[in-house]
Amino acid sequence: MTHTADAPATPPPLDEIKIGGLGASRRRVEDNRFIRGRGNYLDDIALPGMLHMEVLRSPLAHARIKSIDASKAWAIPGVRMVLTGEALATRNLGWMPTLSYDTQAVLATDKVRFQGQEVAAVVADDPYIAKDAVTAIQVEYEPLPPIVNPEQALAPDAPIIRDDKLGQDDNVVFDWEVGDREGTERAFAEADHVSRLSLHYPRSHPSPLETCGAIADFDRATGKLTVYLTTQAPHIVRAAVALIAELPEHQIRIVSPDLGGGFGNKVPVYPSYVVAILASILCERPVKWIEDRSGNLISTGFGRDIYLDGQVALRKDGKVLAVRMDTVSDHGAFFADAQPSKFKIGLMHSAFAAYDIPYAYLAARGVYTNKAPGGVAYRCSFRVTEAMFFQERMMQAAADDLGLDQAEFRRINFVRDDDFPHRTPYGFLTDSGQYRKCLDLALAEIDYEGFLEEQKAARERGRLLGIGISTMTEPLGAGNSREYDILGIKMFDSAELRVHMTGKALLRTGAKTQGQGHETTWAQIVAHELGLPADDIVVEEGDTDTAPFGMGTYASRSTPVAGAAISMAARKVKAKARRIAAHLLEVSEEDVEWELGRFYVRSQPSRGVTIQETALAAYSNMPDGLEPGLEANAYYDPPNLTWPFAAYVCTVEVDPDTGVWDVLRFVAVDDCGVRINPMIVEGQIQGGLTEAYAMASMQFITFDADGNCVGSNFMDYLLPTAWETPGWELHEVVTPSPHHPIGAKGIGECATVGGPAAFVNAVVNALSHTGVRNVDMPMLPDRVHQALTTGRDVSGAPPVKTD
Ligand code: MCN
Ligand code: CUM
Repeated sequence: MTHTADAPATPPPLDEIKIGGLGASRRRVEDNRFIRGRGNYLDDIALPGMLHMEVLRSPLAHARIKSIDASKAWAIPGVRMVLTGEALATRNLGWMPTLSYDTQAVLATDKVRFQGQEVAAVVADDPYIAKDAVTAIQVEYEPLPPIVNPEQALAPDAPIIRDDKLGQDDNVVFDWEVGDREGTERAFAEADHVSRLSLHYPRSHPSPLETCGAIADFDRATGKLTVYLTTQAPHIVRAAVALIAELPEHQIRIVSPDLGGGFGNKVPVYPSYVVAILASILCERPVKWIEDRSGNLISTGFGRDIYLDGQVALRKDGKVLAVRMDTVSDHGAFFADAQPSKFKIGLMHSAFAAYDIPYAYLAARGVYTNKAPGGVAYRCSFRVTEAMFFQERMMQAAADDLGLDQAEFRRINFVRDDDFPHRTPYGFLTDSGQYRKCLDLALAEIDYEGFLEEQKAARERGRLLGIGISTMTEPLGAGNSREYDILGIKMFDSAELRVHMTGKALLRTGAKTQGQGHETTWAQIVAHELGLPADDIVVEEGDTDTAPFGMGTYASRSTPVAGAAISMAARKVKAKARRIAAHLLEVSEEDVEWELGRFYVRSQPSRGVTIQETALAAYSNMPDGLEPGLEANAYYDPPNLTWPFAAYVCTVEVDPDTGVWDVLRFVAVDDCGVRINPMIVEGQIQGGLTEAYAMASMQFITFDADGNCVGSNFMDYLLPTAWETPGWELHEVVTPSPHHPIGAKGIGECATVGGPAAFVNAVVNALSHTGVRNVDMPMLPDRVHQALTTGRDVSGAPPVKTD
């Protein structure tokens, strides 16, 4: 290359992968501190003068409280305070609002309504004294009949669980409908065949490795309340505390430190948080509360627990004409669903979004029972897991009824690639996808035809092989603000990017990582937009005093919303840097071109300045009239949700003698649009599939007839280890989201949402010769064996017999 002395050579273009930009499988920067044991979790925080709180939980599921005598607890040396519902009620804190416009007892006053409900709290000098003192509190209960399922809740003579609520004379939480009822009925009248399936999606629990906790620190001198809290949504908690405790917002600081997993468990505001805050205000000392494992498993974060009766209207060529869904969901004693839509049953009606179906109708009823509040989204955008499970279970039943091939039946009904944006049968708008391509890739990888033959041959020798398909698109990334809000606060998200003089940068967002790797991936978005090496960008989240206002991390909304805000903030920074570059290059802005990391003169590409040079100039040599500094923030209100797609295919072998089933292979094709960090995306899918497998195979958390929670410890409620977890075979398809600045869609939940149906479809397929249509999860060997020997569906609905 030739060049003159005053025109330097054009530098080679930056390698985006090398600087850790979009598409780089960059190692997780947060792991550096985690694997060294240097994470900063709630339990690692110790404040001077900190007191410790323990809560007393109800042993009974339903009982009237006749009296509480805490005198013995008060008398124990080291006890600083005992709080009961009475004490809270005098401060108007006996009850608190839930995210679903219901109320929830903070500490029980009139009745206990589920086993494990918070009844009293002790604050003491150390946690052991607090624990001992809790057992010294004497509560006299008058037992009431417990209700553990909707059938009992809706019985005419059922006791009213929520007799605290004026005008509540039954156990119905809501009665809601959506879709085109008449159109659906007409379509059913014209159908050649109607397929039907009933099932129960059991309660499940996110059980993150770290339980929930709070350290409240009220400083009387400054009037400031600081709360270290295991929360996925610190700003929402700040708003809630401002409302509940009537403290001014600027005097509240919520800090969410490193989280040992969230999975939805850390979205709600739990009663003990409120009690810890009040205790700190009253004691004028920091007060720490951290949950034990059973407390976490019996009182927080339950998901699912929903009954579905589904019907599919079919034409004999395989076209689905309409679907009808009737659901009854069990919400426990308080309607505390953590979901931000105006839809009573969350996004249940996102079901069948992947299929081109003209009519659909959903009737949804919710009931109160004597169980801990349910309906927390556990790795699921608000009932989407249940929606897609029902959908894919019904699709299998429908194909079987028509005698059609499972894959072909799905292909017939898929939304076509050229049919986007597509209006779903219940009215959502999906953004993009290549559904057939994903399914065909999965089938090719598993050798579908080959397996069907192997299955037939095995049958003849008495071996039971099964194959299950699950294909789905799911809505990720709430909002937009038109349709999604939490207690009136609109769903959007934010980013704030500050580029320092030397071209290093600080990025803060309103999201909150719990293990998803935001510190790694967010820097990659900035690297992609600005050409700054990802290693030069530090990411901070979770402190309401420093992070821009945001709605937190759940519903896989971080990439779709906060991720988009990061792009927009970086683009604002770039726009300003361009003006500085024009000044430095002594040309007009229109003559300045951009390539990754560098501005140059259009007519003379060798003359340029790096983004780092513009950063230095922003503090040392700015053009006249331009504000110094190089930073920007952005609030992003997405025009739509993002709709990733997944095709999961699973093969199993069932042992006819024992009902034990093993996964032979599991092929997953995920399309989450553009992947920021392919390694992290694969990690998300592997984790999600493992949770799906856990629910399908072993996780048993339920209730007996007395309302006792069965499975309230890790001896009974199992987490799969590497030993039992099958190997996952992952593949990708990339269909960018047309409305996201970098084309990315959410991925965090897809595998947990779409996975379970693949396992159940596979096991039911292996049993197809018996006529069995359903085995409820978890498909424990005794359930599968029962299905095999009786030829009848197996229900897992509570109550269970425990003897
Ligand atoms: N990502 C990517 N490219 C994409 C999409 C995502 O590289 N196209 C990356 C993201 O940048 C991010 C991760 O994958 O680092 C997950 O992104 P996203 O899908 O946006 O999900 P969120 O960050 O909003 O995480 C929430 C989601 C939910 S709702 C649950 S529940 C869940 C999940 O993430 N909880 C988790 N995954 C979890 N993973 C861990 N380790 N711990 C949890 O508690
Ligand atoms: Cu859907 S459980 Mo996640 O939303 O935290």
